[in-house]
Amino acid sequence: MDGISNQPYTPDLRGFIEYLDKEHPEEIVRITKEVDPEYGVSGILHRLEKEGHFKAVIFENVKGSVYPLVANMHGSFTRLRYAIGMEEGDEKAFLTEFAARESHPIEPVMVEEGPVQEVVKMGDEIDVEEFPICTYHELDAGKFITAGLALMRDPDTGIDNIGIYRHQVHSKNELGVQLSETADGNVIWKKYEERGEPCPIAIVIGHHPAFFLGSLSYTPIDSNELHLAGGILQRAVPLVPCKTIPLDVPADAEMVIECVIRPKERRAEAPFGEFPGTYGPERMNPVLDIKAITHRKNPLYQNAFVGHADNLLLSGVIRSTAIEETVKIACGTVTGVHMPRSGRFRFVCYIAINRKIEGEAKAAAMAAFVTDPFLKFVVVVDHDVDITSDTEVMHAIATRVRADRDTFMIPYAKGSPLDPASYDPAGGSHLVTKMGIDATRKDNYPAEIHVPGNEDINLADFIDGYTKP
Ligand SMILES: Cc1cc2nc3c(=O)[nH]c(=O)nc-3n(C[C@H](O)[C@H](O)[C@H](O)COP(=O)(O)O)c2cc1C
Ligand SMILES: [Mn+2]
Repeated sequence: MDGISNQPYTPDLRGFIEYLDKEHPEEIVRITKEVDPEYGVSGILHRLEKEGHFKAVIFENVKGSVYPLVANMHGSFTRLRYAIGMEEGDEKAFLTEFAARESHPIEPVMVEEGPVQEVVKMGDEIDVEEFPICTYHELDAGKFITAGLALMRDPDTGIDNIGIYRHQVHSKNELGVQLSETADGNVIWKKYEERGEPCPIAIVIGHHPAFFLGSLSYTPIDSNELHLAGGILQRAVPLVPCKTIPLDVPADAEMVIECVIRPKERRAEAPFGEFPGTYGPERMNPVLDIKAITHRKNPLYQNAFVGHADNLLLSGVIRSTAIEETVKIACGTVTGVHMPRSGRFRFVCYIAINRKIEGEAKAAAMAAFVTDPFLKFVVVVDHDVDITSDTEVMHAIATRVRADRDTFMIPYAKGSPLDPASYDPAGGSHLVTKMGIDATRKDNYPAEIHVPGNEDINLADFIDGYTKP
């Protein structure tokens, strides 16, 4: 696919909203009535989800803020597909296109100025609480920024990294952060911490969903997510230097919170309703000092609804491109990789292979575990099994697995500290046990039942007025 995603609309958040308004108005809804940022916004999002709506929602009037809130932008696969300019296509087609763009990253370009710095606030002008930052679930410790794309620079390599790590608001100029052990961001922060130096971190808020997808692309620590975001957007991301910290940020974002992480200091952060659908425990987490807030003249504040479709789809569906790459090294006969919704797009992975020799399935499962620390269950099936169907995969497990022979476990392995089944969920342990399951047909597998000739029968020839159910 050539050209910029979603031409002629600008490749930023407001451009994508304009595109939805004009081309797919059913994808977006505006709420003008005043809504409380404490449980009010999340209440509406939750009800919409329960009633089967996964629209993007713009809250135009959030109590206590003059700025609009853009929510649930990544809550449907269709919008993720639209984000990369695909009007049609299933998950496999989306992932094929996504993988092709991932393998053609585009370097960002420095520009003199950008809308993200139309307004610059420093010193006493800094008050992050003027934005419509929400409290989501009952036991959350407070307000959380949930869709901040945090940009940090590796002090050894100079390579920029981006991830979303949610931030509790401690005060008008202090934030917390959850830098899980599964993230590159954790490794980078620890490098500064070991040197006793403050770690610069720029929290980018409000951007095109293709920028989000590129930023959350699941790639090695030495690949620069700004280049990947460029690849996914099919356009070099324009960058401007921050005002107070040595980092460069997307010129066309809605806002940036320029911060440093204080060395050695910790403060209690969370509980917070997390992606597995349980509360992440209170942890002693780092503290961020806000040095400046820059934004457009009329910024759109954006959030993500963690623990719901919005959070799960984004950075969930796209993890399989990286897994497939590694699995292909271990097992050349791989025909597909799928992260099922039932595994919250993180914990479970189905792999289809065209098994030629014994041992291949286990090799494929091991490769998946090596790639993605979130994975806890990897199921490998034959290529004729539809891996987008939980029922078909369960059928393969039910009929083709002898547990003592076909499963293996990896105890004390690196996983998510938010995993409710970790070794110490209350303490936020990142150690988990993983299980690989070879659900392929083994040698001497009995023949499967089949009625000869049934494929050629036309039922309407035998039953008057027959139609398919
Ligand atoms: C809405 C949302 C919220 C997230 N919150 C966190 C978080 O609080 N902490 C974390 O470590 N990862 C979180 N993640 C996952 C990371 O952003 C994701 O794994 C990312 O690719 C990490 O990038 P990195 O490995 O380059 O640091 C979140 C993802 C999404 C989509
Ligand atoms: Mn990274």
